[in-house]
Amino acid sequence: MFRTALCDLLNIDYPIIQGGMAWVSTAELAAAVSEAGGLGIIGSGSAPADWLRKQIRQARQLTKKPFGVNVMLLSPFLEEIMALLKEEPVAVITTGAGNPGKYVPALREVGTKIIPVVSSVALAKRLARTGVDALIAEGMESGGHIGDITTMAMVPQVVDVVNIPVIAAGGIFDGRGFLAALALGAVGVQMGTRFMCAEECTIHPRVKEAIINAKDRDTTITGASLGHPVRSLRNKLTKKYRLMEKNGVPAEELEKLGLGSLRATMVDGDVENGTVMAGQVSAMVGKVQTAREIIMDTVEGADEVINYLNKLVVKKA
Ligand code: TUI
Repeated sequence: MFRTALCDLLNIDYPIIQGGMAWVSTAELAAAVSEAGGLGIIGSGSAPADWLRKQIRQARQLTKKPFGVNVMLLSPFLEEIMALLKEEPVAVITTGAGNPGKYVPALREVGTKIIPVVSSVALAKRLARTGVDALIAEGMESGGHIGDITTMAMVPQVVDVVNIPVIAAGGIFDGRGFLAALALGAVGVQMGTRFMCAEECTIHPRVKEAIINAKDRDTTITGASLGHPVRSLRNKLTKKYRLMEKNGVPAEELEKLGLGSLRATMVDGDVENGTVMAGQVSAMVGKVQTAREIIMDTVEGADEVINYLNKLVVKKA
């Protein structure tokens, strides 16, 4: 049930991808998602190539199923990460925060599928031309580095201008969001925030607790004045940051405030003074579940939505 073109493209059972989140998406989480029939992704963020090599090897020990790596294109270790991914190929690479165009030929040569994340229609058009296999259209409901268009408005617009498969991301939590994404023309979804609260996710338990306790308006955007807006849970740091932005504090000082703040949260559990990158669906996350439970709840929930729609829509004779 719910096999789409994405399942054939990536050789997976369910068209659900786990977001490749820096400091969050480790080999344990990625392998658990892949074992459950989705596509697990290791988030390399700003980590050095040696760290990624170990993670890839660990994931290979944990699962024989395909998994991917997310490459954050602003990484200070970008060149060595790309060299590693040519030496030690993975099934899929997703990219964020930039244009992966110049790396596409070499990665294709080693058999890796390339799926960039885009946050606008213009970017989607540009990246589709570089010969990538699919696109992830990520709305501003997402956590982390975001654009300014919602998933609902962007996905159909991207679907209309590219001729490669589109995966929807941002604001997707359960069978309702999953089926809505398919209705918008996507062939699958990427979920990040919900997988942060997977049992197999190795982040500090206080972060999971903060997401579980979050309500609808508990995320906020910082960094818009620097040109890279980031969504995270409201806390002492976002309050301080927003005040400094309002007062026109120089960019370098703001950048300093953000430095190391993601690690402080995800590893050390400092949910007040660190950056708790998480999406708007934080409000919907109510408990810690295994990756398998998250995937099965999503696809089984979609079945229920279809039953619901069949009753809701009154057919004409
Ligand atoms: O990349 C993400 N989410 C992220 S990356 C990250 S680490 C970071 N933190 C602070 C500042 C910058 C990075 C935390 N969360 N999502 C995918 C995504 N990619 N969203 C938006 C984009 C994007 C933006 C610009 C993709 C391409 C792009 O291209 C610019 C250009 O024209 O090259």
